Amino acid sequence: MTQEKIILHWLNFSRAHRVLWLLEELEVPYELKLYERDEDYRAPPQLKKIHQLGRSPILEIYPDGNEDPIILAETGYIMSYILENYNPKGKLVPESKRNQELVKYYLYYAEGTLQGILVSLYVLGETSKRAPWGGRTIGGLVAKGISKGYYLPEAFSNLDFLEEQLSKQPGGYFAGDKLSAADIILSFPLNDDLFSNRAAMNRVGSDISSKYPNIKAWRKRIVKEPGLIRANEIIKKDL
Ligand SMILES: N[C@@H](CCC(=O)N[C@@H](CS)C(=O)NCC(=O)O)C(=O)O
Repeated sequence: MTQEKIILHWLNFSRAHRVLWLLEELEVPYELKLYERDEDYRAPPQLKKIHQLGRSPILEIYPDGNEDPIILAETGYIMSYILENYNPKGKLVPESKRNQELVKYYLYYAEGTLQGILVSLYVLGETSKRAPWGGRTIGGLVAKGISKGYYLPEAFSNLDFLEEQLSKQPGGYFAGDKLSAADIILSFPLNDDLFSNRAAMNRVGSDISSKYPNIKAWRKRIVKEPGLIRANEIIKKDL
């Protein structure tokens, strides 16, 4: 196992919490730098000094005391890197090849498909509030039309898909009968950004919790995961 210095740049209420959770699960030593969103819910400009796009998470790695860091962005990529480089015991890796491949799929899917739909619904939901006065009604109607015509059916198609995927896994996790990186990466779009977020639930219709019993049971299971509880406590203490 390589002995490197690792710094996780963590922004509040963000996708970065999954990386913290994964580092905790694998007991990888790391330093944490915390950032708070501004009043417009944007990341502070300091993050742009680490990576030009200024988004969180960012993982800063100093290989063997080297002063020139490797900078990693994109949650799925960061999580793959951690699993490949800091997991000699293969913790969280499912036994079957099929489930191992499923984990890789979800590491792309969470950000590549699901998250984009949720962000689009959020942005469209904001349209009527942010449109200039006089354009609010028309702006809101256009946004609603786009949501109803495209993004809501997409959201439901994805929720149906995830519900069915869970029904095929006897343990109730997304890839096998125990926690894997698939559950960790899906925790943000599915739990934090949708089912635990009242405004997001209202955008899709708040009856979805009862409509998706497998997802509901999965959420109950993952919030009790000791690694996530540890990550939550670390943040509570440091923020
Ligand atoms: N696809 C990227 C998205 C990163 C991203 O957009 N992060 C959000 C937090 S959830 C952010 O940093 N937002 C700050 C901003 O919008 O200013 C990933 O998976 O890491």
